[in-house]
Amino acid sequence: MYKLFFALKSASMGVQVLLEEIGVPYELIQSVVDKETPRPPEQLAINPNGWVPVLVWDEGSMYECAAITMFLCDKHPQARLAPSVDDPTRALFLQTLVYFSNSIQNAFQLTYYPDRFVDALDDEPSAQMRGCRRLRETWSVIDNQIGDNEWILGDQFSAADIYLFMLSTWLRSAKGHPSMTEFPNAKRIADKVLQMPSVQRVYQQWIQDPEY
Ligand SMILES: N[C@@H](CCC(=O)N[C@@H](CS)C(=O)NCC(=O)O)C(=O)O
Repeated sequence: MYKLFFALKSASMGVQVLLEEIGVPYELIQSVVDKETPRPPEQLAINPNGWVPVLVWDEGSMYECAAITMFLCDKHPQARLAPSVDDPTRALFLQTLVYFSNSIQNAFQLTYYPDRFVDALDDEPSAQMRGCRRLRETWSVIDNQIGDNEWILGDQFSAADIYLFMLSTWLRSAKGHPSMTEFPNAKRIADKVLQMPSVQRVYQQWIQDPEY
């Protein structure tokens, strides 16, 4: 039985889709992402940064969405969400997840939390603008990497495609972010992932109102 510290719109939603795809029982523990509200103490004890997702299971716990993705895929190989260690596409799987986490998510952070990157309030709009430009740069790298491929790994669907979809739901025109239409190869994958029943369940609110 897994426990997932969760907040709507956050990176915990991609992990929830993975748990649905794997078909294991799990419990969602409501958390928050705003600055003002205190986090559940059990979450903070595991992740002092105060962000979600945090995953707990009988023998352990962890945070960092990309690491949780790799962990769950490896722990439940029967779900076929990742190439095995000796598969030739394994390197691209790991590379893409880490790039998502340290480059695309970092660009999102500049636009959602500019105060973490500058000292003066006056500099925040500049950080936000750079973040938007960085989003365009990093999404373009992924779009070019995908090219004509059906999925990120070529013919083989994987958890990296679910991760890509999750990241696409964070793009907001109101924040000056680029639109997914600028990245047609990535959009092709995001559109297909959206059709998955697990994604339809988890992302019900986003599907009704993408700017929620
Ligand atoms: N590197 C972390 C980042 C997670 C993250 O930024 N989570 C956001 C929601 S998507 C959050 O909890 N924000 C609240 C905060 O940073 O205080 C990961 O990939 O798990």
